[in-house]
This record gives sequence, C-alpha cells and structure tokens, in this order.
Amino acid sequence: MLIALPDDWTLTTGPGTLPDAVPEAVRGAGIPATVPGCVHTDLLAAGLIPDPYLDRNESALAWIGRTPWTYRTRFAAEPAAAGERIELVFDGLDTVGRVLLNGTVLGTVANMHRRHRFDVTGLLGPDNELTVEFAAQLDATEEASARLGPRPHTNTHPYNAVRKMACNYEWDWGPDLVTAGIWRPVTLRRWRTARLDDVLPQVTVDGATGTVRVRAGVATAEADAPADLVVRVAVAAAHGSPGGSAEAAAGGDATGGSDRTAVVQLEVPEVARWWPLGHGDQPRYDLTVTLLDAEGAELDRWERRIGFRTVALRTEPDERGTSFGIVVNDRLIQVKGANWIPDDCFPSRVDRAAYARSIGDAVDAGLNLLRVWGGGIYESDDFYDLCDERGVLVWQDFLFACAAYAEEEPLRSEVLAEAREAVTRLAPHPSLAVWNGNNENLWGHEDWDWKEPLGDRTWGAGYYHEELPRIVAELDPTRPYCPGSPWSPDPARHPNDPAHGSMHIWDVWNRIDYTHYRDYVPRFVSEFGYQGPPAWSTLTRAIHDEPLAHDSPGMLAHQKAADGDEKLSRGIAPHLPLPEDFADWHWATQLQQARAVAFGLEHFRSWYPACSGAVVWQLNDCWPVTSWAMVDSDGRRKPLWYAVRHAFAPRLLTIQPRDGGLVLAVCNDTDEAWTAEVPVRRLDLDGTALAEETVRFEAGPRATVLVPLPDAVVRPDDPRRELLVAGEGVERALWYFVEDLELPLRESWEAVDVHRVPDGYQVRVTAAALAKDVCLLADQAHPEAVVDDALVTLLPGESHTFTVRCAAEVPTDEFRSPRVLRSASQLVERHGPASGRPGGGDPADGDGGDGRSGPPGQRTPTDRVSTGRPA
Ligand code: BMA
Repeated sequence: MLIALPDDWTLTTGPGTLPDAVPEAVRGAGIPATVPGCVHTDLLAAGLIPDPYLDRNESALAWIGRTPWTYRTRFAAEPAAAGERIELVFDGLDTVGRVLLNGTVLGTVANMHRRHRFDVTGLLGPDNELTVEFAAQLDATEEASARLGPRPHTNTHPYNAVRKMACNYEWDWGPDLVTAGIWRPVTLRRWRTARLDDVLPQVTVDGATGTVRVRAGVATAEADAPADLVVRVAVAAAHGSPGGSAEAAAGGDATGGSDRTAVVQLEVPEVARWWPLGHGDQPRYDLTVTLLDAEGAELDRWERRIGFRTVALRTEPDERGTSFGIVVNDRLIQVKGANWIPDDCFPSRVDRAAYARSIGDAVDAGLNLLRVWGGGIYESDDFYDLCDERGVLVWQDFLFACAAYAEEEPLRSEVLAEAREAVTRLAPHPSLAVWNGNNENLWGHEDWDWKEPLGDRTWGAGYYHEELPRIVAELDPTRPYCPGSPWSPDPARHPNDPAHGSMHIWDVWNRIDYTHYRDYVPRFVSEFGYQGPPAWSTLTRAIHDEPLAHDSPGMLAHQKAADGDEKLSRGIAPHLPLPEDFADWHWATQLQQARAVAFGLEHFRSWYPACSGAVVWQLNDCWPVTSWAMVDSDGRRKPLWYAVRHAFAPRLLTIQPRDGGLVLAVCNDTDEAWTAEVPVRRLDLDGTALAEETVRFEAGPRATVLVPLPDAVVRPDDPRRELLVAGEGVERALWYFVEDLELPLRESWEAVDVHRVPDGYQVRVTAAALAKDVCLLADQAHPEAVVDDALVTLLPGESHTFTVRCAAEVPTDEFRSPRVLRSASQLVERHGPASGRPGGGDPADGDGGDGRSGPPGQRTPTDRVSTGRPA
C-alpha cells in the first residue's frame, strides 16, 4: 500500500553557518514548503524572494546555493504490525544531504538522479518527524570537486563532481540558480510477505509475433518467506491499437532468499507495430505484472504501456565514410529532431500538462525525435509516455555533458546505480530508441585542452566505452547504445568527423556564417543551431530595462552565451540590416535565427540518405532568455518554429547549388511516390517572368532526388533584381542570387484585411511589392494571440491569409501595425543601405575554419568558463 506523506512541510535555513547575504526574514523562519518542489519555488511562494527569472534577480539570489536548508514534516502512522514492512521512498532528492526520521539518520544522499528507499519498519510511531537536511549545494559541489580532484568543465561551477542536473549551475542558455529540495514525490509504502522490486520488460517483435521478457525482482518481508510466489505477466491491446487484441499469462517461480528474481517470457501473436510519427500508428499494449502468493492472492501489481517495434543504429562503412542512421522496424527513419533541455530550471514545476504542450510543439512542427540532452535530467515518465503516445522517438543521453568526469568513488557507484535505475525505469517505453553515453565529452577530451590538466587521471572514458554499454547490454539489449554525441564509429577518426557517425556543427553560430552549413555533408547532425531572442511578450514580461536595448543590462543578463550579443550582430551582418531600434532589432534577429536553421535543414535534407537526419539545438527553454530555442519559456513559438515546420514538411522542394549549377532537391518523406511537372521561372522583382521552363521529377517513397535546373532559366541577367521560383503553391521553392542587403526591397501592401472569426481573426495580406518572409508577430497584438503560419513570401499581387487564434478582443488595426505585420522587405526598406543608414556589412565569413582540426570557437576554455557576458 502506498501512502502519500502530508503536504505540510516546513523549510528552514541550516543547520550550519549561513552566508551573510541570507535576508533576515529568511533566517531561521519556518517557511511553508511544497513537496515535490525546491527552495527557490518555496521562497518565491512565500513572498521572500522576487521571481528569479525576472530582470537581474538571478544574480541577487546567488546566496540560496550557498545556504544549507532543512525540510521537515510531521505525520501520524500506525506502527508496523508483525510481519509488515514499511519503506520510505524518495523518488528524487536534490542533492547532497541526509534524511532523518525521529532523530535517527536513515542515510546520506548525493544523487538527484536516483530514487532512495529506506526501511523504516520499527521506526514509526503515532507522531513522527521526518527531516531532510540539505547542505549548501554549491559548497558541497566545490568540496566534492576538491576531494575527487578538479577536472575540466565548461561554465563556472564544477558540476561534474556531483550527480545533480548540470544546467542547474548555469548553462549558455540557463540561469545560475542552484537549487536544493525534495524534487520528486515521497511516499510511505507498507507491505507484507513480498512486493515487486524493479520490473524490467524487454520487448521485441519478429514478424507479427511480439515477445515480452520480464525480469521481475521480488523483495520478501522476511528471509524465510514462502517459496511459492508467482509472477504473472499479461499483455492486452490498449488504446490506439488498430488491430485486435492479445492476451496471455505466464508464471515464474520467485524462489531463493529474500531478494529473488523471476523471469517470465510471453509471446504475443498478431501484434500491430509501433511506428514513429509520419510512418504509421502508435498502437500500445497494457503490460501487467502481478505477484501472487501460493493461494493466488495478489500481493503486488505493476502496470505499464508498451509497444512492439525493433530499433537499431546503422553505422556502416561506405564510400563517404561511416553512416549513422536510426532504423525502426527495419526502416531507415529520416530523423527530424530537436534537442530537449529541462523545461524549467526548477524541474519539479514541469507537470504532465507542461510536457504535453512542449511535446505538442514538437509534433506540430513535424518532429519525429527528441534528444534528451545529457546536461539535464532523466525526465519523468509523463514525458516518455507522451512521446510513446505521439510517436516521437527519444534519444536519451546518460547524464554527462561538456566535462571530464571522475571514475573513482564515491562518484562511480552513484553513476552506475543511477544508470541501472534509469535503464530499468525507461525500458518499457517504445519511443525510447537510443541510449547515448554523453554530450560532447569525447569531443572535449580530444579538442578542449583537457589532456594536460587531466594527466593520467580518469575522465569518463570507462563509463562511455565499458560500463554504460555493459549496463545497456545486460538490462536493455533490445536497444542500441552509442558512446557519445558527437561520435565516430571508426575509432581512428575524430569524434566530430562529418563523414563518420554523428556530428555537432557549432563553428556556424560561434565563428562562421550560416552559409557554411553547405560545407558539410554530415552523416547525422545531432546538434546544430542558431540564437534568437524570445517572443516580444515573453521578453518584455521578464525584462524591464529602460530603455530596452540589445545590450541593456537585463538583456545581457538573459543572454548566457559567450559573446552572444556580438555573435548575433556578426552573424546577421552579411544578410540583413541590424537596426538600432530595439523592436526592429528583435525582429531582425528572430528572422536571422529562423533563416539560418532553415538553410541548414534544407541543405541536410537535400543530402538524404547520405545525411540521415538532423536534430536542431534546441526545442525548448527553461527561463526567458535569448537562446537557440524554437519555442520560448512562455510557450510562444518563435519564427524559427515555423521555419523548422516548413523545412521538415513531409514533402519539400528546395533549390540547392551542386557542382557549379543549381538543382531542385525533391525531398519526399512519405510512403507514396511524388511525381510532378512543375514550372521553374526566373522573375524580375516586380513579378515579370524573364524565363520559364517545366521540369519533371519522380521521387520514390522516402527518397530525395536532385533535378538539375536548366541553365537558361537559372542564369540571371541582373542578380540584384531577379529570383527563381520552382513549383507552385505552398510547396514552391525560392532562390535569390544575392543577399537581401543587395536587393532593392520595399514594403508595400495592396491590402491588409482583418476579419473577426469565431475564435480569433483572419488577416489577409496582399502584396504590392515582393514581400519576403512575412510574419504576423501576433503576440504583439495581444499576448495570447497565436498565428497559424509565418515566414510566407508573396510575389507582387499575391495574397495570404493568416489565421490568428485569440479569445480576446483586439482592435483590428493592431494586426496592420508595422510592429506586428513584419517582413524582411520592411527591414531592408527601413534599415538597408538604400535607406541611407548603416547596416549590412561585408559578407566575409569569420576565419573560415571547418571546426574539425582546431578547437571550435565556443570551445576554448576561456569562452566556456565565462558567464557569457562580454567583457
Ligand atoms: C552544445 C550543447 C549545449 C549548448 C549548445 C549551445 O554544446 O550540447 O552544451 O548549450 O551546444 O552552445
């Protein structure tokens, strides 16, 4: 029987010395606390601190991580009856501390990523006091680092010494708000005779026959417990299954000692397979494991929803190098992914509804994979459940990021226990496709000047190359493991070699222009991305600088990347004007972010299957910040989100340079062949056709084909006044011969008609001049308004209707406001060279490095150690 503990917890400072900065009102006060939660959210709810996410509050709250904290509650309980066992189970404690019950120390803890279970049989009375004392987490982290021997890491604090969410100590998109707290549920569990311990299903399918092999641990209350316990496994078709049902049961003998294991294998005939989004349905089956005593009475029960599919990683030497592909049900999946970071710096606030919103953002953009990045957490089951339900593959990093990790005690045992627990907990989920050893540590060891400071000390190689693969092979042999991201399957190669295995592209953004994405034909891009600010309403809710400027103090506090503000300016210079006016700067940098990533994605897709997928850095944000995210922390979709949806459309036409000419890349990620005849036209900027031909193509199912474009059409007479249009309607591809800065763009609307419709507004715009990348920044008309599409280019005379969802009444003129109705043409007209203002720049590209031989720009220790604020 599970018993939730009472809700009324109290938080106090101490025990131990408090830093001087602790406010008087907090010292020694009994602060009402919420479990699950953390000190920051409790202090905030009690009105004792300002919102850490607003303005520059973050730096004023640094004392919290230097303060020891205690959580305490009292509760009544029946003492254990004869033969009964009582356990206290913490699903998550953050992080270094100890647990006491009625003054007795139950144990010390030092790992946020584990569950802690204490036997409290015999310790409970009618009135009990449960106490969790947390050390000052930053002090404890530094002490642990000193004891293990400091090792290289990025950012300020030695997060690599403690098993705590790395990005909680600040990241290049995350605040430095070091928490403590009981961050996952805590329960009391009373039981007799026996209970199920870890239950681990291994699910496979061969033809239409599914196999479920369950390894169930059984804990018994007493060593001489009865031998004849039975574990029963049943599978039944669940929701979403289109094809019939299957049910069977089997018993396994749980014999031998007080900790026993039963292995039960069940064949399930005629199963329907689980597929990733865009490839089929997501049928799932209810798996029930019950523990029965000799009389058949149920002692315990465990239920999960599973799915039948196979998954493998394909890494094969070929004429280009070594491939890297995710294969589901024997089909190579073109991965359209995004990286996932913790959705809140205080992860206890992320509930199922929040996960559902963010995973909905992924699905609506057509993403079929999320990579849970190693500087975060193993997310709660809700996350993986929703991915199962919606067909989003999960690539799960083990929790190591951008640092060297000691392989000695006490870290070692924590790492191994945590990994076993994570593999066991997540194994039932069909969406989980790949286990990955770490984020960028193989690369870091190679390139980031770690070797000298490390000497002959450990750095994590033993985890990535031996321990973790051993754990996956033992507990979860149905899933592939790769040692790191990036990683070259050929050990003779650099981990970030584009021709071998997975790759992270970070020279673009950090040092060189985004057009350099075309220098790479990567086999799989597990990270690449480009920064842009959050939506206007999000930004102005969080930052109240007067005046607001790209480099005003609050803006810089919410820009964590090394030289981030300068990189934004440098990156935009070859493409678009960079306005002084803040609202225009905001639009320009958002547009640049969207274009840069779309540029990369279209290029990568044009190389499918040589490049089997791309995972954008990053889907979400954990607080309001200028970052690589597609969707900001208030849930507003940035222009980038719409650009990614376009670039990841099941059918995409894109014009790409190849071998000195231009080709039409026909990217067909559907099961039907795509055959068509489309016009290819070269137009003057006013829309007059200068040349036209028809091209025919046939792209088979799940194939990309390249169709050379006729020279007569594609060779411009005046590159500054012409463009190419291939195809028609939403699937058409556009090509310009020069950057916007060189185009005489101007904004001119023939009409902007706004109509109220039942749940919002329709805004029909008709262009009088070429309107490039038209966006309706709807949140600026009303903070709740959401638009259905963005970045639509209209030729002179063309119209488009945007649909805005918004319950509130908005004056219709708001949608005509130049603050809301935006385009690249507007930017160029206002701020481009022709406007007589400085803007643009030399389309020269940084230093042109390829990111392979030397350390990439962002990777130098000085870069990564800084807080991201320019000196
Ligand atoms: C990669 C990621 C993160 C980082 C991102 C942007 O290094 O793994 O560490 O936030 O790039 O710099």
